[in-house]
Amino acid sequence: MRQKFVAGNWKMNLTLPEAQALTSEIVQMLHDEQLGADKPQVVICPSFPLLSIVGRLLGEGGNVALGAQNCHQKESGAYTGEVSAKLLQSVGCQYVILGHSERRQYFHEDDELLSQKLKAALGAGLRPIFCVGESLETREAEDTFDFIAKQLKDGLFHLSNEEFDKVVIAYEPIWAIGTGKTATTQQAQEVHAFIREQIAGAYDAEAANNTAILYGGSCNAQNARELFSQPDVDGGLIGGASLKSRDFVTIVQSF
Ligand code: 3PY
Repeated sequence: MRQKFVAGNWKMNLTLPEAQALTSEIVQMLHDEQLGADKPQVVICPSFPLLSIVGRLLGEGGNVALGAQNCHQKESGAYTGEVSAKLLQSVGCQYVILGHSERRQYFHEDDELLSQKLKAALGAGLRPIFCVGESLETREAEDTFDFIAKQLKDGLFHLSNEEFDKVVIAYEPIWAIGTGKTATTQQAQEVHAFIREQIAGAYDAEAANNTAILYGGSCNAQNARELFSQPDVDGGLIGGASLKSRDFVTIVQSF
């Protein structure tokens, strides 16, 4: 059975004391509360300066993994203000989010650049959480499936089978990010099943069956259970609700 995931994307939120408090609460709650047999891999993705300290609070060998929200495509060098995948790995990251729509939109990250970032992340031993998703305009023009197919083909499917095995995919419809609008369970399931079909076409049925596909976009403590009950939804990439310990832990328990 493929791995379930709940990954918290803290985005550009929280000061050091706030991050310490939130991490300690999450660790405590996950320790005290009962998780079902189908318990997910939990990942927390804070901003860069918080990684080391959050990683330490999560503890070595604990159940919660550390992830970053981005990395640079080069291994090292004169790239002021940037952070390499190798550095992320050295501070304890196991995952890195790549291709989030906020990075595509505000930082003009395109499929070519994301292909390079994927290679850099994989080369450093990180597992990418690769995001795809359409805008409202694209959905209304009924181009969602073609758009997602192109993002997958141009951004991701250049990886070898071995590399692709490490990838987690997140479907995040842009119109549902930070808007409070969530895709209906049927809309989410439809796109997730489509993504799985595309993987089967690019690789094989086994790769399609083994790849975790997460839903992101205003997933919260109220709607997580219904979304996660869909056969092709393997968990969530959680924005705002990952900043509240009770809500985040409720989402982790929603399988
Ligand atoms: C959201 O839920 O808003 C996200 O963007 C998660 O990455």
